[in-house]
Amino acid sequence: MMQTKHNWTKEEILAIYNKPMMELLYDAATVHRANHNPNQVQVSTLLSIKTGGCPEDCGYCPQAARYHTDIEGNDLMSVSQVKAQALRAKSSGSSRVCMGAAWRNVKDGPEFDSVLEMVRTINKLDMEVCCTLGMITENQAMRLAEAGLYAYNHNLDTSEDYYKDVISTRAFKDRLDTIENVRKTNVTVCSGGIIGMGEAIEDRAGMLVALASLSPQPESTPINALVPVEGTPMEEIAPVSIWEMIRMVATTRIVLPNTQVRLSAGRTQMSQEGQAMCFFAGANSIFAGDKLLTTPNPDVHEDMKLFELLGLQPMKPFVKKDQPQSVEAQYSKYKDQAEKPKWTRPDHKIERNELAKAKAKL
Ligand code: SAM
Ligand code: DTB
Ligand code: SF4
Repeated sequence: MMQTKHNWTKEEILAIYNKPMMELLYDAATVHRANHNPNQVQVSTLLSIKTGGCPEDCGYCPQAARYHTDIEGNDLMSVSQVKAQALRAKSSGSSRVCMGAAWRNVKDGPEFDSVLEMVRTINKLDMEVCCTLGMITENQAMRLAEAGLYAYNHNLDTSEDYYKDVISTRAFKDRLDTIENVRKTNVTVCSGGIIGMGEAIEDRAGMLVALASLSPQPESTPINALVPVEGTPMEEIAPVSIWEMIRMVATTRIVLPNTQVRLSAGRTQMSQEGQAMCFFAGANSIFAGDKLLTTPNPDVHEDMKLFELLGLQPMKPFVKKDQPQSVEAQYSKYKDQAEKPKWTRPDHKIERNELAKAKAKL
């Protein structure tokens, strides 16, 4: 196998992104075939275990409490509700469940204990378990690993430069620190971002520089197209074209040759032909199920019809890495530390975020 390159420059990545389309597709498909089975696509199901009311100000997110969006908020789901949803996902062909919580960071206590129990429960269904719970400490990462977590999702979202125009309640460095905490365990890292937030192409390249420099590189990389939700600061941003999505997927595949590139938010806007070109360009994972966290996603039967049409097979769980063992709560080596971690809060002014917040108050 070829050695992974970690020191990509923005210029090198831009040169790839801007290649004539046919050359870009050929190069990406070549890297894809050298490292993956091009007929296998991993299928994940998202489950929003705690919805809305988030204290953060992420300019893209319908779950931030400070904006006025139409979503229905929910407290933490119960372990039995989660189990029932996971069984549904398994029967419709998913190998992974990704549980999302609208939290800034994880706090030790009964809610986190309950999430750990959800992780054990899904792992025992022989499915890969992923969580995306915001920022976590090393101890919390260890506890998730011990419960049997397979992956932790924590997106860089965009370049370090543009991050300051999107979020003011935490810093890019906090994201890197959480990823580093996950890396101290055997949990795999899922990290990617969003395109179509008004960023320059240089920012897309900048995000890939940061992701590629992680060592090891993330095992999965979601590429989201912004879903502009009414009430959020980004509600009026026009959707990215399918060609930009294909370029981003192809460039990600070349720069992160071993990662599972996941077509994430924004698939409802993409035609079947557009998605097929993304698969050709190296995407080999999707989020399936009629809902992402709060916004719609294509019908799972339509997805399965598309797979059949293209001769794609859903990947089985634990193909890339063995199933972790779940340690029961009473045998845990780790203590609830009731830590008060020092995550950053730059709180600089982002005009469009301020405007959306002011509008919500009216
Ligand atoms: N609160 C945790 C966090 O921010 O890390 C986990 C949940 S958060 C909703 C997970 C990811 O969803 C974000 O990092 C972002 O990439 C994506 N996301 C949120 N809203 C989106 C939108 N409107 N369009 C596209 N992606 C979005
Ligand atoms: C990721 O990169 N995309 C998913 C998952 N990781 C957690 C979330 C997409 C959310 C889209 C907006 C919503 O449905 O609320
Ligand atoms: Fe909260 Fe995550 Fe949404 Fe940001 S992206 S507002 S942290 S749920």
